[in-house]
Amino acid sequence: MAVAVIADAHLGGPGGPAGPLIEQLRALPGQGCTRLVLLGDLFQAWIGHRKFETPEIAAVVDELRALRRAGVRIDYIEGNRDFFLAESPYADAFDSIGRELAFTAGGVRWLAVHGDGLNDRDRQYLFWRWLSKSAPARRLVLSAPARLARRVVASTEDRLSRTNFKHKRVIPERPIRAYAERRLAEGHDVLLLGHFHEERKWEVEGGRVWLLEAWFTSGRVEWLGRGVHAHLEDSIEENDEMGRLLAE
Ligand SMILES: [Mn+2]
Repeated sequence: MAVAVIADAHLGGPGGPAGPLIEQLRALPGQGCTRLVLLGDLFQAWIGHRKFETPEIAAVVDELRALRRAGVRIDYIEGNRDFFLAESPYADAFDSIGRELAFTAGGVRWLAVHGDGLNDRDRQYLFWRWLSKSAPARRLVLSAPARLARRVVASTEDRLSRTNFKHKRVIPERPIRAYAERRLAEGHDVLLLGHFHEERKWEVEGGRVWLLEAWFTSGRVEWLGRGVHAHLEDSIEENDEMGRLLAE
């Protein structure tokens, strides 16, 4: 089973227009892809209502529906820029929508989570995330006149990224490792994260952590269960080698 993963495309923002990603999606069945995991923040902002639909959203969702018809399973993991998707007119483009996903590929037990809100000491951010994704927030955003609602969403997005800003300038390795060790102990081999936009691979107690590079910089689909596990081991060895060289 070949699983393709895409994290942080941010289409309509730094990810640009939908065309290049759509071409990659269209090629997946021919490349043997049986499952696509979208690791969140596919668009610069995605609110689950038609009045916020951008040309990128319309085009990509059409392509995702076609992929599902072609037999590819598609799972969406909500990022910090995704709102109310599970109850939205886009829900039928996915086999599942959730905050995290556990699955097996290439004999490896993966746990995929977007990556914001891993630090449970970050109360301010966690409160803001909870509030902005709550049912009252949804009712407010969906019932307000489109222009006002768009303004609320723009300022929410701005506030979310500012609240989380201090944690994004430097990748918060310590809380990520602590979170990974706690979650891997539940019976997973690798914790797969997006959100931080830069690639990192760490060995931790009980397994590994893999932070995926954002699609908007890599322009690349990642594959799991196709010799990628070996690739993961190689680069951990390379990192160790680098560490030794630096230490010497
Ligand atoms: Mn994110």
